[in-house]
Amino acid sequence: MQKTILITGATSGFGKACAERFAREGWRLIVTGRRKDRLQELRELLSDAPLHVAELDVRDLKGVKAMIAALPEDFRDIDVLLNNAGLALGLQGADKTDLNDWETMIDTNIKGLCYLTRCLLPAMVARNQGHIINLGSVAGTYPYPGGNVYGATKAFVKQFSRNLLTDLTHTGIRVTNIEPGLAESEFSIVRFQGDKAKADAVYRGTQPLRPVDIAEIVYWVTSVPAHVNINTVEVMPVCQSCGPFHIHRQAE
Ligand code: NDP
Ligand code: 8X3
Repeated sequence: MQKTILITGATSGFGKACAERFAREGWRLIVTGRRKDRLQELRELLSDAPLHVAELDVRDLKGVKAMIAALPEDFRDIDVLLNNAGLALGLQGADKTDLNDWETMIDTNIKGLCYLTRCLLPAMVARNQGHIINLGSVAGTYPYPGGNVYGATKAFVKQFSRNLLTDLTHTGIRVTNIEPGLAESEFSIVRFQGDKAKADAVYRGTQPLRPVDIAEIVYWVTSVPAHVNINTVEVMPVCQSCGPFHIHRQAE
């Protein structure tokens, strides 16, 4: 039977690559994001797929509820919720960062993810099937300077994913947290507020993960047998590893 996936943040990067990947497999797609022009592009790109497009800011709980209430009949039974929408803003030390940026990251990466999950879970529980796939990050495990609130939002995603599993053990619902490392998308352009040169510097001399690599993993975790739950996938490009402890030494 044809399955349905709802993707938040489908307008670029991982979300868009996942939309294309699942479309290739014949899934029904609900693609969401804030940018209207990008949603229109998606409509054209995926014109052969069973597609429902919805403009959605995940920070807007009323909007989340309205989007779900307005789903066409054929798109109501959601098999996979891909909580992908998210962002990092800035890379400054915690004493210098803009508090508004912290709030935006918390509202999007934590609260938005919770809104979608809480609003869609009852229907999944009623059907005793479904899969919630969250986009965490290696930043949720390994600290780095300037990662302060961004990394902490992804640590939330890690623990929330684990806790969800404990609430859902009596159901057939699966929960997976995917934690990528360095990956080239619009992520750094957003982090550096449109400064393309700064964003490009992040990836210079590396072979980062690509959105298609993440899409492959997202598709894989949905395609294992129904009794198998992939709890966590931590993935980095070969050129990346976890750094040593950082020790500040005083001048002698
Ligand atoms: P992109 O910037 O390319 O894509 C982010 C997507 O999130 C866009 O489609 C954007 O759509 C959407 N988005 C942002 N804010 C909101 C919002 N308030 N409401 C709805 N949609 C929103 O980045 P990536 O594809 O790289 O990132 C996807 C996820 O993966 C994020 O959660 C990110 O934290 C995580 N991640 C990224 C890594 C990387 O190195 N790239 C590594 C590890 C994790 P629009 O602006 O149209 O709303
Ligand atoms: C994105 C990866 O290392 O920029 O989550 O935080 S990193």
